[in-house]
Formats: sequence, structure tokens, C-alpha cells
Amino acid sequence: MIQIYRVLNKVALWPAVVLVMLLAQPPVYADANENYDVKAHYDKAEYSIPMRDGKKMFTAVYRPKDRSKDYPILLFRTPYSIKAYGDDFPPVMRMAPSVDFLKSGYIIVLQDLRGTYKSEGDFKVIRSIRDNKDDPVAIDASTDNYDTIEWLLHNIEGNNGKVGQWGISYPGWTTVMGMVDAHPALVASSPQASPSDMFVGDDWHHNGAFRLMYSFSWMNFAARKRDDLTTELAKPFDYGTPWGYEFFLNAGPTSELNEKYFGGAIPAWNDFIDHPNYDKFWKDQVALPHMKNINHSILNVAGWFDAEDFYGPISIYNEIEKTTPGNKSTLVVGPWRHGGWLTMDGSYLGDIQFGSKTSEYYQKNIVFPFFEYNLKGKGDWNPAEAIVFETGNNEWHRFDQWPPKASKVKNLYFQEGGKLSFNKPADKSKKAFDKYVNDPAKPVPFSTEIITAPGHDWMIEDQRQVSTRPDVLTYRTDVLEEDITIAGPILASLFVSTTGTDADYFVKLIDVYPGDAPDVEIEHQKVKMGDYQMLVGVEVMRAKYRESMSDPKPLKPGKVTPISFNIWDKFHTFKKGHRIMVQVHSSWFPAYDRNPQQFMDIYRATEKDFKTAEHDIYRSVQFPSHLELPVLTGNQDVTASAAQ
Ligand code: PG9
Repeated sequence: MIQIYRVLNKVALWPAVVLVMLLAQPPVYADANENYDVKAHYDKAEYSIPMRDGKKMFTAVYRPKDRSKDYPILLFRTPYSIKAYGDDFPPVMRMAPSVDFLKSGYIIVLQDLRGTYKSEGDFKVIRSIRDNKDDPVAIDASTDNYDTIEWLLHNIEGNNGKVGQWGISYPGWTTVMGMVDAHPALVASSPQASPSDMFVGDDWHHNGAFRLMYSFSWMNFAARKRDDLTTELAKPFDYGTPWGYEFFLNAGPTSELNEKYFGGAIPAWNDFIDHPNYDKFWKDQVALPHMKNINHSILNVAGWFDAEDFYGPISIYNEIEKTTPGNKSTLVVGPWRHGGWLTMDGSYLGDIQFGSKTSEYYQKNIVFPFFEYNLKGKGDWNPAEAIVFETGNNEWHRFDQWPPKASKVKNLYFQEGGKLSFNKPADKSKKAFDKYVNDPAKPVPFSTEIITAPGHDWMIEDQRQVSTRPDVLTYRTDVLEEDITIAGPILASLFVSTTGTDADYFVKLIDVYPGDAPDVEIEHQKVKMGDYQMLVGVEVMRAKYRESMSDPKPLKPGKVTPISFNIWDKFHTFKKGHRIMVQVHSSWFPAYDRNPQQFMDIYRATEKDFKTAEHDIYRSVQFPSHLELPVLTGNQDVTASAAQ
């Protein structure tokens, strides 16, 4: 993706729209995108579909030429443009979750989201569900979905009365919105990497820490006003350097970026700056309170290493389990980056190999049978509660609940001398802590890649280069004498004391390979795997939000303070001969903005507000910092099926 971006940038050959398409919907991997001639088998028509408030949504409908039978409708709504327009057809994989759908026969419906490209109305990034449901002309993304389905059922000939919908990321979120007060004809939804809460865990913030680099690049190309989307304004941003770390450090605090680069022309960026805490603005956008009575079939897809939206799918899954007994919701998680199940073959990510083409397995054995069964009554889709890929052992599993029953929490404690163990620390002294100094002028880099937008591999990237920095604490177990498998959410529980009044705490869980691990060949590059440090999980807590994200509180300098947070779910085996590592640090730049380490509104902070601070991480009897690991004990709930 980034390469494509750079090449296009250099040759300056692009129209902005093409670039937006490429960024938002990366090209698919070649072997799945067989040379299927869609034009030979499908007719195309374009419609402007009226919504309840009179605004019209631009929609392309692709119908199988074979009129001997009726077909279900497969709906996809996107803010990234449904291009191609007119007589042109988009590439096969922009039309459906795999080429098999086109071969089987569906009425494929692609729609520009309200206020984007050829659809009327205003675009609002993650528009809240309307609070005036009695008003017959009040709209939101769920009503647009409903009205579109209603119109299609009555106006597109040859439909079988059943509708399915799908989408990845933003289109995944539109799918989730379609599940709210769903149209009765909607019988199957597959939200994939949908965000659910942009302050707590998805694209813009994690636990209140601002995801600077990603938000900056996304806003620049996708959050423009509709009339600006196809103009020079939305062209790729010229960073003037390939090195994002350098650019963002020189650009200065977040408070200066709007004036310097956007001139207030991006409504969503302005909103962010005006809402630094988890207030009504953010809470109104959260999808979870609307995840009630979702009774149709759901296939909720996520990637273990998704750098944008992992919290979304997992929290949506958990919420439906809680609110809707007897639901027909299945969770699928593979070893993928954001959308990797469509855009890569899934046999590797970054430097890590998964032993088989996991995306192909998903496309053939999960997503296609899900829709075929629910929309056509074909095949034997036998939904497991969770279909999940175990990294480390590289196997698919089907569980009857997620996390599996056999997962039991075991605490892994920080110890003296950079050790980690399952025994409680024995040190009673007040000095049982490890210290580092975090300097906002020299933040810890989030990746060794020289890039200006965050890319995708950093969630699994080798951590060897940062593990030796003096501002990164590193703890590791002895060499494991047997495999340890974790399946479920991981909690970080720190006891910290600092000289400042606010701080960020990043906690990483890492799989350390043995020194003699064999090298691997990836994309013609030989990677030295001996002592490799594979990032398994990572999360941050902005300390002022430790008790409440709506009501931030300063830290008291010098006072030991407990800080706990979820690193979210993983399914990974640390193999015998490997070691488990934990890293702790207080910046991860420019993936996240810098914390001035003073209690304040960070969006108002000027350069002089950024202070160096000391951080003590305790590992004593009284203050035992640790990770809660969901260790899988026994495999009685598991049906293993290696995906070949
Ligand atoms: N992660 C992107 C996104 C989702 C929702 C809102 C804004 C951005 C995406 O890839 O679509």
C-alpha cells in the first residue's frame, strides 16, 4: 500500500480519486482474483435511490445475465467511492468477499455513502444513530440501509426477497449500522473490522491516546467535505520526507497541525480537537448500545494484528452475546492485518509465516458458505461460535464459546533483573521498581519502517531494535520447557509512580524465538529469526483516563498508582524453547501523539509544555505489576482443523 502511495506520489500521475480508492481498498492478492469475466455474466445499472428525507443515494446494481432464477441481494455501502461509474466495472474483489460469489450468482449492490462522491446529503464521519426515532424523516446510517433495502426489493427484478450485507472497516461499520433496527429482509450480515468506539479502542484513539499518524493521513484523504473529495485538496499529503517520525516531530504538537496543514477545512479534525475527553460527542457515536435484538445471522470478522479495528469486532461480538441470547452470531479471527483476509493470501504477515493460505481457507470455508446457506439455503453452514486461528501453532480451531471455557487466568509477574515469572514477587523493599526516563523530544519509535502513514506490519513487527533503548523496560521469562497457549483477553496491571502529572503506559506482549531459530525467506528477503521478538499484543493507557475517560484525573507525582487495562484478545502459543517477553514504555511515536507528561488538554499543549519525566514500574510484594494471561489448560473444547 505504502509502496503504491509512494510510486504514485513520485510520478504525479494520479487523479485524487484513484488514489483514495487505492488507499482505502488495497489490491487483492493475485491467485484469488482469477480472471473471471464479470462483464460476460452480469449486467449493470445505476440508480439514485431516494431516502426517507428525500436525499438520493447513488447505487450501482450488477445483475446476473442468467434470468432463469431469482438471486439474493448482496449490499455494500462505502464512503470510499463505488468506482467504477458508468459502463465500467470495478475489479472483481471490490464487488464481493470472493470471486465465488460472482460465479454462484448474486445481485451485487454497491452504494456511495450519504454525502460522499455521487450520493447526496452530508457526510459525517461515524454518524451517530438518530435520537429522534419518532421523526419519520430523521436519518442515520441505519435508516439509509433500511430505505435502500426497501427500494431494492421493490425495484430490482429477479431478487429472491433475501438480503445480505458485508463490508470491511468503514463499510464494516455501515454493515453494523444496517444491523440496527434491521430490515426484515436482511437475513445475513458480515461486519468485518468494524470500529465500535473511536475513543476507547479503534481508529482515532486507544484509551484516550490519540493515534496521530493514522488519523492525520486518513483525515486528509477521506474526511473532506463532499465537494473537496475530488479536488486537489484531497490529494496525497506531501510530507517532504519519507520518514514520518521526522515529519511529525518537526511538525510540533497536535495543537499546531490544523493551522499548519488543514486550515480548519476538515470538519472531523476540528471536532476531535474540540472534544479531548470521552464526552457526549464520542459516546453518541458508540455502536455498542445499539447492539440489541440482533437476531439474524452474523459473521463478525477480525484480524489478530489489525492496527485499526480489532477492538470493534471483538466488542461488538461480546455485546451481542450479552444482549441477545440465542443470537446467530459467529466470530472469525485470523492472523491478518486490517482487511488482510481480502487483500493478501494470509500465508504470512511481516516476517511471520502461518503455514497455509489462511485467507483462502476463510474465503472458501467460512464467508462463502455463510452467505450461500443464509441467502440461498445451500450447503451445510454449521456455525461454530468462534472460528479462530491459533498463531504460533498455526492451526484453525472451532470453539463453542469465546474465550474458550478451558482458558484460566494466570498472572505473569515482573521480577528483579528483567525477569518474568508465574510466581509472585518476593521483594518487600520500597525500592523494588525499575526506572526509565521518557523524553518527549526523543519518543520511542513505533516501527523501524521508514514510512509516513502507519502501514500494517507494526502490530507483529520485530521488537529487537527497541528492546535495548534505555526508555524501554524489558522483562522476560526463562526458556519455556513446554508450550504455553493463551486464548482470550489479556490484562495489564501496572503499579507506577512518576515525576509528572500525566503519562502514557504502553505494554507489549512479545514472543521471543530461540537463538537458533531457522531463518525464513519472505518476499525475497531473508529474515534472521534467531532471538526474533514477535509482537503478539500491545495496548496503551493514557494515565489521566485510568479511572474514567470522561473525567480525567492527574497523577500525583511520587505516589504509587495502579493502572490496569485490557490488551484485548489473542490466541497464541509460545512454543517450548521460546520465551515470553513484556516491554513497558511511555511513548510510541508517531503512531500515537506525545504526552506532555503534565495534566492538561493535550490538544492545547504547546512545545514548551512537553516535559521529561521519570517513571518507576513496581515489582514488589505490595505492588506486583503483572499481566493476566488467559492460559488454555487442556483442549477439550477445541476442534482443531489444520487449514491446508
Ligand atoms: N479503518 C478505517 C476507518 C473505519 C471507520 C472510520 C474511519 C476509518 C477504514 O479502513 O475504513
